Amino acid sequence: MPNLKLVYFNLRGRAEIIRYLFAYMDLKYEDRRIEPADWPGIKSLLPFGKIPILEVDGVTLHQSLAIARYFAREAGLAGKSELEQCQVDAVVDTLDDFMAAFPWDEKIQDVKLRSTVQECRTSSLSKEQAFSKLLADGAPTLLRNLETYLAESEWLVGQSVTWADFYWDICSTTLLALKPTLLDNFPTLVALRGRVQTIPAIAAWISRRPETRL
Ligand code: GSH
Repeated sequence: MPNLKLVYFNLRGRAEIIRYLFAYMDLKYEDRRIEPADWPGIKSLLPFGKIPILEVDGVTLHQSLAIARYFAREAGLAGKSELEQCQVDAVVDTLDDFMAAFPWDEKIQDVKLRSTVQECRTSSLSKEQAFSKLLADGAPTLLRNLETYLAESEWLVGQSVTWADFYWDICSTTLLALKPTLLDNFPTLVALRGRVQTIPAIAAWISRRPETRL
């Protein structure tokens, strides 16, 4: 059993997909949640200056989705064939493109934002305006596309749960914290959240994890 230490802020954020996989795999790990005040000192020690990182027997891994993909393969959650794996990765990247478009940690008021996720035009908006615009204009398109992609299926890719379903649950939980009505017209996407959240290991993790807004 490798020694695992996950380092991130006290947020679900980009570490939560790794925590879901560890919960599903019943892997023991240290869930180190650092204080913002300690961040500058830690940042200077990291190979790429970003978190989450995962230490595996002293080897430092970075990039949340690369780490998650590695464990998803181990867990049998990466897709049942190479074709399905590509589809799973594509759904994860689609969700991540959208989440990454939000100016999460800009301290200044004026931020450059991709005005829609599809087009890479830039416009100068306040942070608040940027969040509103993405939720009002970008989200419905993404949600309609996901709804069509899911169609009548139980899971986003193939016949069983994959980490793309986990990532949908995690990203949509954050989006719902920003806009509680977001999924009001998307019952099949809500039902998918329910299927993920009732997987026993995931339900247990959700009930015991630290409560944070994001
Ligand atoms: N694509 C990277 C991943 O998924 O791991 C993004 C990593 C990233 O931007 N992490 C943010 C960070 O380290 C927190 S979510 N911010 C602090 C900083 O850049 O100083």
